[in-house]
Amino acid sequence: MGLFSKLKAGLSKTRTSFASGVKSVLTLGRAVDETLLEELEESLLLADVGPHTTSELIEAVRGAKERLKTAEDVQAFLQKEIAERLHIGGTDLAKAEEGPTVVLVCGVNGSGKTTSIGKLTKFLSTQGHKVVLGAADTFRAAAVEQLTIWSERNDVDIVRQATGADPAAVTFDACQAGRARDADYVIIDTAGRLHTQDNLMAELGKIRRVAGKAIEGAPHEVLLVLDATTGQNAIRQAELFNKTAAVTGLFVSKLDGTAKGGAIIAIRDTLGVPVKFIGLGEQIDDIEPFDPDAFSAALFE
Ligand SMILES: Nc1nc2c(ncn2[C@@H]2O[C@H](COP(=O)(O)OP(=O)(O)OP(=O)(O)O)[C@@H](O)[C@H]2O)c(=O)[nH]1
Ligand SMILES: [Mg+2]
Repeated sequence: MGLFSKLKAGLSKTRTSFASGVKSVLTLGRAVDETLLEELEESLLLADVGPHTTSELIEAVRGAKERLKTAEDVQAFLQKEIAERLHIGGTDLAKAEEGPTVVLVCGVNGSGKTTSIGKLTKFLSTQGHKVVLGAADTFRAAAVEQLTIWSERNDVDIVRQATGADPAAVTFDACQAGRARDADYVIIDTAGRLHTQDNLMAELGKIRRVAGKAIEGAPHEVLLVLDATTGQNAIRQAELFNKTAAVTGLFVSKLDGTAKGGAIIAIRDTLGVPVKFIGLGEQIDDIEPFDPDAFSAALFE
């Protein structure tokens, strides 16, 4: 299956929701008038695009109204406008100028962190990069085991300590091992935490600082994994995470299981943090580097 067909298949629920909403408003040859704009606004809201972003998109359409003669023009305009917004900030994973790039992965419980790391490792390995994993979710023994399984599937090294070990110490070790072994990427798995748990958020801050002590400039990327099925709720969660963790990129997981994929547009807009990867299933290859143009095209096609 080609990349675009895979994206379309993975987004099938969101696409159905867009087709029965936004696209059905923009029927062939329909004139662009106030009624159309009102219906369009309503359908974008129903597609989980969120109130803030929806009103900005509607304003943009209004602003370009002179040029937009028919509903098809509006659709093409919207597709381009959405893609442009999703491009802001750049969608490429950070890369350190020299030495290993440290990627710190965080998010609430069960958002898909460990699975996404497994997939990201495969993605980077396929590109010829050497990856070392750090099991800084020392909270549960099962968490370390789960990451170990992903390291075996990918045939990469993992740095781990006993359950209950200090996650910052594991992070330090993993960074040092990454440098000693000439790794391109060190990816740190962390325990799930709620943005409201102050002590755990402080711990994330400590992990960050310790990474920076092991490797200058680390972490180069702080990826927040957001479960797409939570739609608009993911936004508030992410806002609070961003405050302590200084998130640099989003990994939106579980897009395959939801009709709320439109939320990606709102999430990027509200947080000002770019989406860098999406998860489209539970298997190792169900990952795609986020392509705003393809995503937007898939929504409307
Ligand atoms: N359908 C689907 N399921 C996913 C995706 N990503 C993760 N999952 C599933 O989500 C569940 C939780 O995934 P984990 O990777 O364990 O999540 P986590 O954030 O590491 O969880 P904690 O470490 O407990 O906080 C698992 O059943 C995964 O298979 C995805 O893109 N699509
Ligand atoms: Mg986990």
